[in-house]
Amino acid sequence: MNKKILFIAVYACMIIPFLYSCEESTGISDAIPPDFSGEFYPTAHQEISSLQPSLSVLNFKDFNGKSLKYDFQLFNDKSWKQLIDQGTDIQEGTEYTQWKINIQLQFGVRYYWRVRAKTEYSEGNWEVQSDFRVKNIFPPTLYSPIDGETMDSLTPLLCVTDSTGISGQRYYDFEVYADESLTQLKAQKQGQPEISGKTCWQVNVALSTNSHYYWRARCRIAGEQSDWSDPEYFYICACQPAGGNGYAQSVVLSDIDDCDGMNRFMNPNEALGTPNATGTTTSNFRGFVSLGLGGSITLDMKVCIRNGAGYDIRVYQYVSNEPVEVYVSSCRDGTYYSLGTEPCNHPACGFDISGIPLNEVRYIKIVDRSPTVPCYEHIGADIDAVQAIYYH
Ligand SMILES: [Ca+2]
Ligand SMILES: [Ca+2]
Repeated sequence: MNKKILFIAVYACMIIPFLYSCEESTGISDAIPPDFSGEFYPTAHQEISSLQPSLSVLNFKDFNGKSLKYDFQLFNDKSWKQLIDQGTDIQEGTEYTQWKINIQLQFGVRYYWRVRAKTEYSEGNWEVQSDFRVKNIFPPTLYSPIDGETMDSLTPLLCVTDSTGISGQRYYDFEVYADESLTQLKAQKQGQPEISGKTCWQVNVALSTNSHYYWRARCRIAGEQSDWSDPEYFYICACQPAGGNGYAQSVVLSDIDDCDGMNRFMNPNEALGTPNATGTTTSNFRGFVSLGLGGSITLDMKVCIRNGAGYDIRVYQYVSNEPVEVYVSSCRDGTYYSLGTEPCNHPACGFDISGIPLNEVRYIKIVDRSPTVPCYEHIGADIDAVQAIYYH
């Protein structure tokens, strides 16, 4: 419909509502173009990191509340002459309507786009009429550590893969934060030169064990920098010696089975220090803890135990021969790795920390693996002491 006639019709409806019932007139109100919401993406003059982005717009409002169809157009020039791609009759989305560009855009180039919403009776007006620029360089991909990984070094190595972008000498910036909202910067590197394939930087200040850190990286080339990558996090669980003497120093956690009140040796502190268990009968036994069936204790050795020749950890058991499984971790709240189950005959049994992904361990968890038997007074493994063999 001719716009002038439309305008007159609408105007007539507004000024002479008693003479005409506009709602009953067909076609006139339908011809009012849908109302542009004003919200679109990419936003005006935005710099984007995609060669095939989607253009989107908050749904226009139709006068009759009907679902609309949209046309998107992409140009090379701001005079809207060089049309390079378009999407026609795009169905309206739930809240936003988007169209993915069909062609590959180019690094460093500015593009112009517009959109209109159509009804059955109106082609609508071209709206948005905005531009965006594809950046010369996109953010790198964080390669290692993988998101959420536990690291056993206070100065972990952070690596990124090559950024996508124009060719030339590139540099990477790294940042490490103590918090997820990236306000507490702990370490940073600017301008690490790219090594083709994978560029790494070793954190140059000692971070803290038992802590989470958040890191991100960006790439720079020819005076332009990429956006920052989305941050990822890692957890540091590193062994830190704290003045131990080779024997267990403190109880971190104990879960001792009292076996219906029958277990008389439930003090976990009896497993600390050098072996000292004595006695020959239930009435004069001293110096050990009976774990009960499936019971456990976690001990802090306060030294860093490393893998040496043969056994690296010795568990002293008094009274009887009950199997135990030993787990180790480099920090208190880290992952505990099993070193296997040993029959653990009196007076001691050994465990080897080779074959686990930790270089040094400080915390030891001992779990009773006795077969189920009726309760008695020193039920389960009877731990007298735990010793580190190779440590610092
Ligand atoms: Ca060993
Ligand atoms: Ca003892």
